[in-house]
Amino acid sequence: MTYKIGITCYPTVGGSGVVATELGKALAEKGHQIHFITSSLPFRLDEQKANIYFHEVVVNQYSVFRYPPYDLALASKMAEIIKCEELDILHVHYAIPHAISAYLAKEMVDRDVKIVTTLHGTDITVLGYDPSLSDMIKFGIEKSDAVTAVSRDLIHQTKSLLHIQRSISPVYNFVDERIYYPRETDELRKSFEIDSDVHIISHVSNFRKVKRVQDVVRVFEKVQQKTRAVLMLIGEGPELPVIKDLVKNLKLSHLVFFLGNQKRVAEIVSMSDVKLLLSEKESFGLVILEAMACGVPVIGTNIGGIPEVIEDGKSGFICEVGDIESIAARTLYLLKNPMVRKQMSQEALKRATVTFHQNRIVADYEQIYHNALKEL
Ligand code: GMT
Repeated sequence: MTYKIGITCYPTVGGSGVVATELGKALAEKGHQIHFITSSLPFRLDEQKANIYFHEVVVNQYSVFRYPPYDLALASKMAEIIKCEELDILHVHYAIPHAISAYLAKEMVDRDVKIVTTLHGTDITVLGYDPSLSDMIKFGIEKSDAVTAVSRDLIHQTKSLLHIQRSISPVYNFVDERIYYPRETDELRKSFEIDSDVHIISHVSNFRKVKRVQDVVRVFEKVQQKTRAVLMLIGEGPELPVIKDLVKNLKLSHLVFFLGNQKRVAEIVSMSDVKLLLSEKESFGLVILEAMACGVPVIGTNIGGIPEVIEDGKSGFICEVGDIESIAARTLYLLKNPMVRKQMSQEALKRATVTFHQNRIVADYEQIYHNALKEL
């Protein structure tokens, strides 16, 4: 059974947009007809594929509007596409405002399209605490026909914060194993002029406060005192200038690569011995899975969904937020014990390709669509 599915997400760099786009691509490969309804072409939708259509949401810039009404323009576009493409499902990623726009669109048309909302994290863990938005988020969740969240922890947080009774299904993140896999990186290493005995530690994020990139630098400062190592920082965001200053003040500039947003993250990540994700909020941590799929163990913090991804001491390590000493000790332990690292790398790869395998996760979403439509 194949469906006509509308997908709305934030199309720029960011975990929720990446997951939504990869899901759309995977569903299209399975024969579903996919209609992306977004404000610009999702950045991962960079090649032409069968069964994929793109409908741009254009926001009216009329001068009377102090704030251009994105949510209304989106609802209007959704209604148009539901009608003319006869959508079965409208799958929105990120509750605010997408679930609300979807509800409005459904009210506007004479078609019982089913709304599936996926919660990705900050739509609950940050916006859910804003009293001006929380009732609206709750409304969007309650009016959806099915709701998923990217970890069990996020389900728990959503229910307790917003006092929600309805069922929310856990559906984890996944990565495309045709892109994320372990690979030879000798040439790439040479191109960066990194000697073969130098360890590589990496971190990928959008450099927001919640990612605590300063902790990554502080850990690195300790590690490089005990072993030869470099730090690769991938991504951009508001904290980047602060981090650049910190690196400079700690006199580590010669050992830290600021790579910005990269297209070929998989290759750079594959080159690493260990990746660090030391966030204070993280509903899943897609970048952890990207590393694991490349056979790279990750040290993550004991918050949100991270412990659901990394099995402490088996496929990586879990440490307390801000515990620089113990994170540095674990990092050094991994770097100095190649056998342990190899074992963890194998476990990480196994976990990424079994528990979080794309086929499994995509099938979970298909089942959710199927169940929502069965209840017609
Ligand atoms: O990590 C970010 O800040 C981006 C954010 C987003 O909304 O795009 O990512 C969230 O969704 C990802 C995909 O489901 C998750 O893997 C990330 O853990 C989650 N980020 C947070 O919870 C902070």
